[in-house]
Formats: sequence, C-alpha cells, structure tokens
Amino acid sequence: MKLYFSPFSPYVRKCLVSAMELGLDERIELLPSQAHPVQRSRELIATNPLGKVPTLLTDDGQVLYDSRVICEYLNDLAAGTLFPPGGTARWQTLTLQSLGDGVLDAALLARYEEVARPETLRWADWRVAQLDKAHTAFAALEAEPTTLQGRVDIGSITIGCAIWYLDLRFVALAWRESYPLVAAWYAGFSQRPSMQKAWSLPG
Ligand SMILES: N[C@@H](CCC(=O)N[C@@H](CS)C(=O)NCC(=O)O)C(=O)O
Repeated sequence: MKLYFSPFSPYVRKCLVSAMELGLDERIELLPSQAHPVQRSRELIATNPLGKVPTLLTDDGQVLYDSRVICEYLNDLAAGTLFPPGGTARWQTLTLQSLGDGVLDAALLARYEEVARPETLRWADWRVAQLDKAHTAFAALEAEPTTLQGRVDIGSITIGCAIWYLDLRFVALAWRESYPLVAAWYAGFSQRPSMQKAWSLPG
C-alpha cells in the first residue's frame, strides 16, 4: 500500500497510528505530498480530486480517502478491533471519532487562518471560535471521564491525534489546566509506541 504523507498532518498520523496498532504499518510506503488549501497540488488532485492527504493507494488498485475511510479499510484488512462491528459500541466509537475529527477540522481552520490567509484578511474572532471547539470538546470529555478510559479504538486514537496536533501547533492553548482528567488520560495514552513514533519520508 502507498499513503500520500505529510509529517505534520494529524489525519495522516491518525491513519499511521491505526496502522501500527493493527500491525500494518510496515506494509505502507509513504509518498511525499504538498497538500495545501490554496496552492493545490495537481499531482495529488490527479489521484484524489480533493487534493488532500491522507490518500491511500491499496494493493488491489483502489484509491481511498479520507482518514475515516482509510482507517476502517485498514481495520478490515487486519480483521482488527478499532471499529466495533455494530450496535451501541459502534455508534459511540464513531461519534468519539467525529468529536476528535471536529476538533482537528477546527484546529486546521485556525492554522490556515494563520499561515494561508493573507494578514490583511485575517479575522481574529474566527480563530478564537475555532479553537473554542477544542475547549468545548474537552469540557464534554472531562464531564464524562470514563468515555476514554481503557480503550484503544478509532475514537481514542482520533482524540489522541487531535491532542498531538494541538500540542504541535497551539501550545498557548494551555488546555491541560482546565481539563486535568483528559490530560491524565492523554499522558498515559500518548506513551503507546504508535503514539510515540515519528514518521518521516525514506531517504
Ligand atoms: N476529513 C479529512 C481531512 C483531510 C485534510 O484536511 N488534510 C489536510 C492536511 S492536514 C489537507 O490535505 N489540506 C489541503 C486542503 O485543504 O486542500 C480526513 O479526515 O482525512
């Protein structure tokens, strides 16, 4: 398999963490990509019309995107347990994934506001409102601390990758003081080898 890769993409990381938890990471070759919302990569668009990473090329010739589809595909391939097969457990896990993806979507919009939008067009309230989504998501998790406990699935991996990205790009958010139970959970979860690994392009 081949995965279009960017080292700082939290969605790519979500796929690679999932792959490692499933024992599939060694089977994935990383391909360089230049995904950008404005300077769009024609090479990537030729494969994925959205021009986004992650994009996976499977061994049987399929092109899969986005991270939600890729992670579920990998789980199927490995007959893994990252996605419960049905019932309440499945819907709760998928909703936790959506919470993590929602934090990431908001954080990425805030990031693009800083690095992609011309300075004269920036809107400070927009950035604040996007980052507030991390606060309201963490507040919900803090209020239900058992939600994250003891689970390694697509829900906890996505929340973990969202926190990884906030730590990378938004250190000033200092959310740990306000949400100590979430912080304690992440302190443990982030010790997993899959969360510790730093992926880079070969060569
Ligand atoms: N919902 C997508 C989001 C993917 C995404 O937005 N990736 C960013 C990089 S972190 C990207 O490719 N941005 C380029 C663009 O927005 O055109 C997923 O879960 O994979």
